[in-house]
Amino acid sequence: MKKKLTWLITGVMCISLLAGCGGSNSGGTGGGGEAEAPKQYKIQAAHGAAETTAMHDGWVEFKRLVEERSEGNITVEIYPNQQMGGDREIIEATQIGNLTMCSPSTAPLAAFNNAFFVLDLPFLFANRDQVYEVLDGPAGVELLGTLEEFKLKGLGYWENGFRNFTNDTRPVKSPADLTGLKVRTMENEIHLAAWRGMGANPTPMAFGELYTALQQGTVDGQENPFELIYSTKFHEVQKYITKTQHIYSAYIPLMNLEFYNSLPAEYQTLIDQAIVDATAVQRANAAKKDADIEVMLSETNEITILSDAELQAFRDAMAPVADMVKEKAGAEITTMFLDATK
Ligand code: TK8
Repeated sequence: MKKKLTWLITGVMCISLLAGCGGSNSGGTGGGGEAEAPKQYKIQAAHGAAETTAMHDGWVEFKRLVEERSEGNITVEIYPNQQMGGDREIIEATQIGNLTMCSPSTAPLAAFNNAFFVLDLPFLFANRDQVYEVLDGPAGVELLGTLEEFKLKGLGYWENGFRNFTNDTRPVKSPADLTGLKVRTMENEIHLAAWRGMGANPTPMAFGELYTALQQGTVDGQENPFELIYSTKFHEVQKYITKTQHIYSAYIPLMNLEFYNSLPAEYQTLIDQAIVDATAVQRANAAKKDADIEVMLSETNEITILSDAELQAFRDAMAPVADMVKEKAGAEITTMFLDATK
């Protein structure tokens, strides 16, 4: 009753003092003519890797730059370690706006936006320099643009890295050694087809379930870059590592498109630039950790380094999926990437 009365009085005062109550939503005391307090934005960003990883470094740098450059008007909260779910879930949450940002690997993103299957062409990139040149160039920009249709703003390319095969059964030097091995793949049809084509017995699984699956022997092997093998302790339950480097995994920093479009132009530019700057740190750390961790793993695990001829056997064995990629990703984007990586 008392409350109602207060509201009534406030209402009457508002009508009589129109200038003083004039539609400000800034939450301040709102005197007429004063500058409005700048609008505050909160970004909630989720990713699937540990806090020791270059992925996390990228987000920490992004947060620092955004908060500093916006003078605190944009704040960033980071949720690492699949706290908000695996790649599939965080992509969905970002699409519907339950999360503002996330950074999944491209392979699960391809299930949402088939154009991304182009990055699942085995052995597409020759080396890191080529990766950066192509992803930051016209082909990569074109690919990011396809995300808008899916309510996502693709902001750039971070590094997960070149993937290597691990297992706990035997050293693997050739595709024939894979025969019958149960291999976890990311949730991606091309990866499944590639491993099936080599005679393995692949099964798609979320990253968060993988350690237990390896430990309990539900699967014999998996593939990931050195850093994730180490940070997730897969090396403790996987004796053998083969440096196959069959796929380069990029992470895509994504933002809910509606949120991005709702930002004032200067903040959109600020976000774009913060990603560019954070990318430099993220990639440098990823490359360094990849090299350092390979050395560390070589002390605890058996790493097989393949000769050119041995690598060629893996290339040949995975080559048949290229047609499937072209069909799913589309001829145009596939040709663009193949031309750019020639
Ligand atoms: C981490 C995932 C993951 C990926 C995988 O966020 O599932 O194997 O490599 O590490 O994106």
